[in-house]
Amino acid sequence: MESPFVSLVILEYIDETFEGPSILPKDPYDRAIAHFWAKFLDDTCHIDEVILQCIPLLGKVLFGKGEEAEKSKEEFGGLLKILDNEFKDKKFFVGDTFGFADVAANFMAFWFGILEEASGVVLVTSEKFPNFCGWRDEYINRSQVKEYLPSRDGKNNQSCDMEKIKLLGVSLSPFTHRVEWALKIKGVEYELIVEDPQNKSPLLLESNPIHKKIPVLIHNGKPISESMVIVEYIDETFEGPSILPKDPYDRAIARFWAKFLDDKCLPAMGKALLGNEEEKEKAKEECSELLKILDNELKNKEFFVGDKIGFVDIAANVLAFWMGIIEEASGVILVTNKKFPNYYAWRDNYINCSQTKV
Ligand SMILES: N[C@@H](CCC(=O)N[C@@H](CS)C(=O)NCC(=O)O)C(=O)O
Repeated sequence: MESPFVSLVILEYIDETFEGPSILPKDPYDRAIAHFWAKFLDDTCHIDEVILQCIPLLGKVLFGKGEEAEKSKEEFGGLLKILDNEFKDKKFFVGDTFGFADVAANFMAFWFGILEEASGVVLVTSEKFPNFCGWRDEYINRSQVKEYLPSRDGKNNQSCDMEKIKLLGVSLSPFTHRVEWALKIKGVEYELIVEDPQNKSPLLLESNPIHKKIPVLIHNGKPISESMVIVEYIDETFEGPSILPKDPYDRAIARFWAKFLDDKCLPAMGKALLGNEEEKEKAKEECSELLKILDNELKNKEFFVGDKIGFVDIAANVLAFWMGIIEEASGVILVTNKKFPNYYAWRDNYINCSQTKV
């Protein structure tokens, strides 16, 4: 069975390709917020794993035993609290209209209740999580959703005034650099506010209360978190060369590869280069397989999608710059020209591309 979260790439493709009510809001800020919540659910609930492997957090909570189940229950309670808080004064994730993030959360609305019944473990009660329950009711009662989002007259003309664009980041963070490159491609000026990860500023904590991580982009006083969500927001908001391709199919493919990089490649490469001895060997093998996939994808291509640097290349920046540096520092060499020639050539193209020289 396909994971419902890979299917979000398909959902966006459907939204962009076929006429009818919009699934994602038209306004770029609302779109970014919807992307943020869909990603939060994906990352935090481990739902794809629940469905595919039946062993992650929710599986442990509902069907686990002893200490592990108790710990998972606590963790899950925290997640429900965040969602409950998010639904305070709203019917759906983005305002009063059913949309992308709600579709992403379908598992929480339908399947979660069914699993609660099957396991006999009831985690959600209207006393404990009244707003979440309200959303769940709204969701279920809209199972044949007829009217999705109302059309909005896309007010896309935010000013590019530098004073209004702040980036909370860390100079050496590849996640911050994703956002910086996107801003550079669009020719947008911004103020970088350097954060100290050991001593996070009140502005960061209040702008990204969920993850408390950089980067955060603040545009017209409104915060957006998660680097690739921000990159997409920048692409939709500012004029200049496109970062995501225009064609809906190419866009879907670009999102697919960006997700593959974040979900599969970065964790494996982190372990292979910086993990402990035991996990290093296994992770190195996994990396080899993943690099083979990327190498194959880059055959006869300068960049991942199209002939100029774009969404996937930006997502992969860590593999272009930082991996080489970490390889040198750790002495673990994963990429050679002989083993992965296309990938190697892409890395050169990327490093030499003037657009990436921030
Ligand atoms: N998925 C996030 C990852 C961001 C991230 O991991 N940021 C790190 C710095 S590179 C951070 O803020 N770490 C501080 C912490 O974990 O408390 C994104 O794409 O923006």
